[in-house]
Amino acid sequence: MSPYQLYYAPGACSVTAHAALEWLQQQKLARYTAHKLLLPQGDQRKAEYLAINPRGKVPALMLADGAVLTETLAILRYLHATHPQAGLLPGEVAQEARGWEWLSWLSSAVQSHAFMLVFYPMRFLADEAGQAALEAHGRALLQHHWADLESRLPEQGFALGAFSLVDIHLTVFYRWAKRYGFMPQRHHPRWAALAARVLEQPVMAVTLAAEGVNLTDALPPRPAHLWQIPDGSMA
Ligand SMILES: N[C@@H](CCC(=O)N[C@@H](CS)C(=O)NCC(=O)O)C(=O)O
Repeated sequence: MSPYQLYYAPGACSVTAHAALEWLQQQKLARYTAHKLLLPQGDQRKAEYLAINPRGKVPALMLADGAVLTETLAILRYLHATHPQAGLLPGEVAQEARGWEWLSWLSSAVQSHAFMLVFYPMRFLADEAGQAALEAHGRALLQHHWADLESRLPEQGFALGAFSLVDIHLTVFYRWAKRYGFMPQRHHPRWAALAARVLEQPVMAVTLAAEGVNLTDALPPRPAHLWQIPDGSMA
């Protein structure tokens, strides 16, 4: 068995953990097996997966000793710290901290706050008019975040200079923005150019091909019954 078992969903935030493992594997620093979950089919809520991650979210990373790490940032931190020579993030402390600044902001302000309102307004309110208002609020927040993001990106090259996990995560979010109709390719040229450069990296090409997703795939219809939390809690 491979030392690392990754649980992921195609195109989800778990892409970055998947790409990090692929990066290590291509450098012969680690081996992993990837297990696919289909979120629209509710795989994350099945007993088999809840036994691995009771929070019912991807990514989850099972280590060689059977311990399970969840939360994207914790997984990325673990992989970077255990394989510092791989260059997943910069080695220099201030630059590495800048990387965590990007990743933390994407994960908290952008994903957990703004995107949650757009992805799952029905998890917060039962009333449809209220849901529409929540989604509109999420979209306004995202527009604000996209302008902030664009202003911080370089015209050329990658977010931290050298290619890193930050660029991969920015590209995962770029794909979401595109699928949800924000047209970043038209309004945010630096972000669009960065995503194009990231797709040229072999590690990203291999990871996305393995997941069966790309930058132009359309958003499938939202299966509302599966997006609701069974016990009514917000998550
Ligand atoms: N804070 C967590 C968020 C994990 C998360 O929300 N994952 C999503 C996919 S991007 C998920 O599993 N959603 C399934 C669901 O909420 O039912 C992290 O960064 O790993």
